[in-house]
Amino acid sequence: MRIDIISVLPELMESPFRTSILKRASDKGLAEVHFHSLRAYGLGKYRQIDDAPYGGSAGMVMMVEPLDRCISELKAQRQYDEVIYLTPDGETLNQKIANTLSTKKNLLFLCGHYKGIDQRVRELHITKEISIGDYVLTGGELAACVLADAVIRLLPGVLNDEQSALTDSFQDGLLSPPVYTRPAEYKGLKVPEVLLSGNFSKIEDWLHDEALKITQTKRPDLLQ
Ligand code: 6GU
Repeated sequence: MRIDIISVLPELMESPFRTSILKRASDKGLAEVHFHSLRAYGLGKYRQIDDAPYGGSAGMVMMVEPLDRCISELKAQRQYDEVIYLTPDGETLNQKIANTLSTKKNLLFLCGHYKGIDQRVRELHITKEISIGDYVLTGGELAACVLADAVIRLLPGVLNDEQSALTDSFQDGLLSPPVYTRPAEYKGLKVPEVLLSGNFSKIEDWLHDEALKITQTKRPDLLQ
């Protein structure tokens, strides 16, 4: 998979992609992430990328021309499966969206800033709009990192234990059951007997029951 990310602040995203699982994915050649500084496509001596909105409301708007030039240049080089605008008014990210995106080859992310992008950029290029929750961030960069992480960790070979993405919270629509490791007893707190029993079908049943109970308590909306 290849992900291109257009941003006014690409530096903000460097460290997540330089460490941990995202780094491993790129070292193994499973995911490449490329940053594109929108400033390089700005207009005039000052490389202008934003301007005051028509109609006179507060804040600045990202101009259509730099964005169109940058996106068009990338689109001329490869075919993107989705051109995704990260914005608080997009569809809220969930596991199903991440699963679907993880099957794609080329993704283009656009990080919004200020009061957003000129509407014509949406009409010309954007195929999907994604938010990471009902709160406002300074820009789309952190959201782009979240989305890239959620997608890249699903690519075959990225996680060490192939099983582990399948047993994540949300993959079966339930939260994860509790987990334990040694010691079997700590400060009087015991690991549930069934987990020590070696009876795998009983363990499976117990894990499923616990997942149901926890989901019912913490996130009953997931069971609807
Ligand atoms: Cl994608 N962008 C911004 N600026 N704020 C957000 C968001 C995105 N998702 C939630 N809040």
